[in-house]
Amino acid sequence: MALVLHAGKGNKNGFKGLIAAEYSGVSVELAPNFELGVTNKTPEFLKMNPIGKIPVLETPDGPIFESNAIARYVSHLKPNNPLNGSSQIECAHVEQWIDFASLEIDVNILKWFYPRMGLGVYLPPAEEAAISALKRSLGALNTHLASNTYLVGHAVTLADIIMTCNLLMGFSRIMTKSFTSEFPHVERYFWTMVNQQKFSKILGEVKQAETVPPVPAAKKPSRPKEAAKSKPKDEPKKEVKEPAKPKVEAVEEEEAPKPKPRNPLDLLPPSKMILDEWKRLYSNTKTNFREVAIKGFWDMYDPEGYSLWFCDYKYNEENTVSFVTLNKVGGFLQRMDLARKYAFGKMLVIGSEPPYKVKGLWLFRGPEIPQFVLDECYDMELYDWKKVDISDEAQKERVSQMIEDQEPFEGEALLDAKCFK
Ligand SMILES: N[C@@H](CCC(=O)N[C@@H](CS)C(=O)NCC(=O)O)C(=O)O
Repeated sequence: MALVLHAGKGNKNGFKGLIAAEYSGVSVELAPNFELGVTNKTPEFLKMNPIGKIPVLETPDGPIFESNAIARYVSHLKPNNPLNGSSQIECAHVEQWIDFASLEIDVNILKWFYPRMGLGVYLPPAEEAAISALKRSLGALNTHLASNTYLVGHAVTLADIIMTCNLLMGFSRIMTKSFTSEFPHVERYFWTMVNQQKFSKILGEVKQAETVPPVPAAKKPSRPKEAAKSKPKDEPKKEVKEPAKPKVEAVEEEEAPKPKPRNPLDLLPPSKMILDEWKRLYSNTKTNFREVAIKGFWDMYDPEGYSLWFCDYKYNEENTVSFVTLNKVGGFLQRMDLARKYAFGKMLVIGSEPPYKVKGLWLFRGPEIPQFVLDECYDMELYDWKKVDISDEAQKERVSQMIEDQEPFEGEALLDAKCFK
């Protein structure tokens, strides 16, 4: 039978237990008709959590409150669950990162965000201190993630679930791109996590905040008591309404999706190059690749309707572990999914020993790298981009070699070649 979780649908603390359940093969369902501010104030609810906060998980052995404890309980329902780490030191590191996610990341995001939502007093020096503490923590996290795909070991653990859910609040509500771009490995990590199938099933589509919520308008000073006393008796009494207390969860629930605008690339003049035809030729050519596919590519290529770009990873010296490097490139291609209709790419991982170099070739619809790709795929800024000059035969030849996975490439062996098509 499913365990019942009391939480609102968009509550990031509720997500922790739900995602842990996905990874653990445990069935957890949200309590129906939950209404924050109502359900959690009933005597029945207060018996489960005396401070009336969500989430609460009902179990056959009694209720559990505190979201991290709920996620831990769910993960322990599966014996030897890799979510909890696979050795004593890994278990300790999972706990370490859970505490870090809660006490160094979440707390500082909330100290920044809540006052701007009117949930607490807004004081500029307090905000400054919260942002600076958050940056310090994100800096440390960024360094850790420069050479690790996951927080602990080589797979998702409870630490990743809790960290991602805490970062979610920041990324979706207050940490805009201009803030997070200082932490490129945190960005890569966050977007990789939220796009894992078991995360996205619970979280749905995640979008980064485009603006920092404005500072709440200063309240008008209340009338001094003395003045109130001298109020003329015949002035009719105005009904004084208590300002409605903002609901905490109101800031966490997802907004209704807006209709998608048409992609401006669909409005470009038609091109003689049909991207799908090229992709089919690429996939179907098994022999004589140079003569068939590469020749076909240059016959089809339309420099008016498309552009070619070389990319070069900026942090190659960090590519010291082969599978971490391959995961990074794999994640990049996954995130480029949004450009499937408008792009083709080859990514080469070069070298027979670390540090590996990552270089790529991309074909994009239009004369420039599409703006939506730059905006939405943060990996783009981890690379230097150079437009291919097709009047230069040497550059054209390099394009051909990259499409062909020619080995050796620039004198070196290839560890891997991945294609985006
Ligand atoms: N440390 C708690 C925080 C719980 C919490 O702050 N819950 C909020 C919603 S995210 C709540 O229930 N607020 C309602 C209230 O304060 O009455 C956890 O992780 O479970």
